[in-house]
Amino acid sequence: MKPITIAAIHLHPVAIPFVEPLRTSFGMEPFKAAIIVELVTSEGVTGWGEAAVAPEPGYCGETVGTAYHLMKHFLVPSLIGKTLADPFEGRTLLHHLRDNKHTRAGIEGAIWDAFAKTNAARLADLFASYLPPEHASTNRAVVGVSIGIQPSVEATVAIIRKRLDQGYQRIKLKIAPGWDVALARGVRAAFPDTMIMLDANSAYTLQDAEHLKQLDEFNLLMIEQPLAHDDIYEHSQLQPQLKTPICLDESVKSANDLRLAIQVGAIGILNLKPARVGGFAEALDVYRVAVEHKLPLWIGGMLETGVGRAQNVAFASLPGVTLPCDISATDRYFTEDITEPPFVLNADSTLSVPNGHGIGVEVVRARLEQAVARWYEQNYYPIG
Ligand code: OSB
Ligand code: MG
Repeated sequence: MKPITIAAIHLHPVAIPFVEPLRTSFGMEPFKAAIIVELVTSEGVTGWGEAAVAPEPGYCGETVGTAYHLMKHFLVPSLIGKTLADPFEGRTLLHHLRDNKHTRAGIEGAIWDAFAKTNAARLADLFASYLPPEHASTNRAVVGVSIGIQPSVEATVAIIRKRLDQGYQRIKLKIAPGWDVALARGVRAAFPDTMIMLDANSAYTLQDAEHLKQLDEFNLLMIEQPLAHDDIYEHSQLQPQLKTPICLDESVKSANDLRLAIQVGAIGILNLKPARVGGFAEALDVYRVAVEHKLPLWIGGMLETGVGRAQNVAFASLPGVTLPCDISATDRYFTEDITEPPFVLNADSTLSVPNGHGIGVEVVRARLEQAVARWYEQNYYPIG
């Protein structure tokens, strides 16, 4: 492994219009926001990362503003001039910042991309090089699509039909109290054989157990994160009351969280978002724990730009990822992304891992600059 020396890190806060916003139980992001991290090595290699943070707190407590502040004043200065022998040193060097996993993951991802490019490897192969030989990249990610809360069941059925026609073979529906049992019933009646799952984004409490039991009759693949975003214990009390497997998202922020959730019976399936656990070093640890316990695993998404999407597709191509992922084609999110080429859905509901070194897609500088200008134009959440 050739080491890298970090010469410079540039932070690009971006705003990009969504084709279709995603309404969840915690709200709706008005536009795609992120901090795109550009890391330049002493050899002139550029690594790209994405802190998948929203303009407002919602899915997590971090925002574009908090991430920018912490990166600019605390993370970037501690990294400039440092030589790293391998990508895992990125996690170690960022460890002094507690919590703030998406912020750390943005920088850590750029370190992984820089290592892959410096060592003339695809990111997917670099990830696999830290796993046993039978975990080589499959070169594609099996994917589905996440559908937000709609005005009616009929509108939801129409969107599902459109997504199935496009070739997505697994449908995830966002739910919230008042938008759950009737939705599942209507959608299941319209699509008796489709792989359907629900995602509550922490909208229920353990007192809702009786209510949630009604979902068991609809043959759902799983219910994602029904209870509190920081809870494991109450999920362990809910799971034995449900036939539908509980998938944890928000609650698993580290490999240790996953060990605990498995130990107490709080989890049947894991949605692993590399961003949520602080980056790819920790994501590889989480992956190993899931494989060791034969826990079904898939890779989630944070509506990433092409930078984060390429990284997630690379990770999702590892064979321990056993269920369809929340990583859809570029055109489901944006008319124009900041990277080229776009990710296009294959006929078998997969996205292909690009062939180039590192993330394997190119950041189009003019589009990045335009997206940064858009961030500063919206100006209702000043950063600094
Ligand atoms: O809970 O999985 C979630 C998007 C933003 C925040 C949280 C979630 C999501 C998604 C979308 O479900 C997944 C994607 O298509 O990127
Ligand atoms: Mg989720």
